[in-house]
Amino acid sequence: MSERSFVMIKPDGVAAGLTGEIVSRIERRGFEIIAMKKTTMARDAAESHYGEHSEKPFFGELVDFITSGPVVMMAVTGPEGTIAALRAMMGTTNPMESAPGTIRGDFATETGQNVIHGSDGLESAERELELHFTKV
Ligand SMILES: Nc1nc2c(ncn2[C@@H]2O[C@H](COP(=O)(O)OP(=O)(O)OP(=O)(O)O)[C@@H](O)[C@H]2O)c(=O)[nH]1
Ligand SMILES: [Mg+2]
Repeated sequence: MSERSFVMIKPDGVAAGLTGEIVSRIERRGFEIIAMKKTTMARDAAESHYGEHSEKPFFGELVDFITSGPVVMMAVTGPEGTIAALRAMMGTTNPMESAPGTIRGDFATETGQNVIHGSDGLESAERELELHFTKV
């Protein structure tokens, strides 16, 4: 059984020149990037992407940030457990609590600018892949 996830290098990660480093980590781990594009997310797509957070006080800030510059979007596949393994590679939401060796633990200090996104489950992965790639 294979599994696919939606992974996105956020505007801060792209601006910091971390695209190659992050793509390399995903590839070297043994996952396959089956689609990839650099784009600036439209506001309506961002509001849909983060729809689960629409009632949160930081929602406006979150949408402003994620649409503030180019992101790099990827569809990533691997064996069962890939979604969780990618999340583990990313580290915790608050980078100050992320273990060294994780992407956030190595390259971020602020929750609101934490370099990378990864789907948190099978349903969100399929929803996000359809939203940003239509069909992959
Ligand atoms: N400014 C601010 N941003 C927050 C806060 N909590 C979460 N966020 C942002 O909202 C994003 C989505 O939150 P979650 O889905 O709970 O966290 P996550 O799954 O680790 O992060 P994503 O992969 O981006 O979805 C986080 O990555 C943060 O950038 C907060 O308290 N303040
Ligand atoms: Mg999330």
